[in-house]
Amino acid sequence: MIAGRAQGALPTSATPRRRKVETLRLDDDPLWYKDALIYELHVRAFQDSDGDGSGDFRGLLEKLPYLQDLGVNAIWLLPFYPSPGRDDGYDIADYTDVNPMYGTLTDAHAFVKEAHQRGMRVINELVCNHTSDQHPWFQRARRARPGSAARDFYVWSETNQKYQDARIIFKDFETSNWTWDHVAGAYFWHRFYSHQPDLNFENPKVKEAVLKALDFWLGMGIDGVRLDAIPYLFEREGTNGGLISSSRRCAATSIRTTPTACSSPRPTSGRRMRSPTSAMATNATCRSTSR
Ligand SMILES: [Ca+2]
Ligand SMILES: [Ca+2]
Repeated sequence: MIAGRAQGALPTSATPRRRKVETLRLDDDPLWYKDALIYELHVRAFQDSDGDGSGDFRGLLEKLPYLQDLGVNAIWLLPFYPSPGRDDGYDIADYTDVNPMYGTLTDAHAFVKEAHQRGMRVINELVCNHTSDQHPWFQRARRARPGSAARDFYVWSETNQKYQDARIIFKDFETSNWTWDHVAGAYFWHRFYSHQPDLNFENPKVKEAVLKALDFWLGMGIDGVRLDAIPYLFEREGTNGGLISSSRRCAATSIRTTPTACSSPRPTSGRRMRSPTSAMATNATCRSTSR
């Protein structure tokens, strides 16, 4: 039996395809993702249910029979969260909601439920190294007292000379990994674009907040997450800012991906390959241990 495949009425040449999808169910193999047939897609680009020019969850739900017919048993959703859209949605402004362009949380939930009924699992993409500068956490941090927990949600400095060995990833857009914030009166660190400030994973409150977001989606029934840009979670003087041990530990221990973590490239439909070693974690190993 292929891990992750729905048990029950699988179509064969001898038996008509069954449409009573409620008879399908997911097996409980914790290693389902090992040989799952995963279909990566962007909600925006897949199916537009209301003709407003943007794909949406209702449209995607309508196309589930098509994906089921393809033999897909896991659907990997690229970021669909509220976002200013300056980096294809990888600049997240709210971890626990749906971009209104794509529908509502209710629509997303209905999609997950229907996908499960059709024997398909759902994987979310979670970008946790950084947020959009429009995220309320950053807006709060830049106005918070230096040294406070709210301020330390992000990586601040009085100079732009720290971590000079970390290469600049988007050299065609950025000249430094530091940008001056006139509101905070300090520099903030960003490994990617200057509108994507890095979260400070040295702050336990940040880990707690990210895990809470993770639990939110797993609680909705999401079956796994792809964790973007894991190598860049932590900053260390004298390193190139790559996959240092703290980032490994955070991914493997705090988010508990150790038994099921696997390397995963940046989605091919993204604008560029960023990280050779992002992590995939599944609901079975994640949710019960992340609290
Ligand atoms: Ca639409
Ligand atoms: Ca970082």
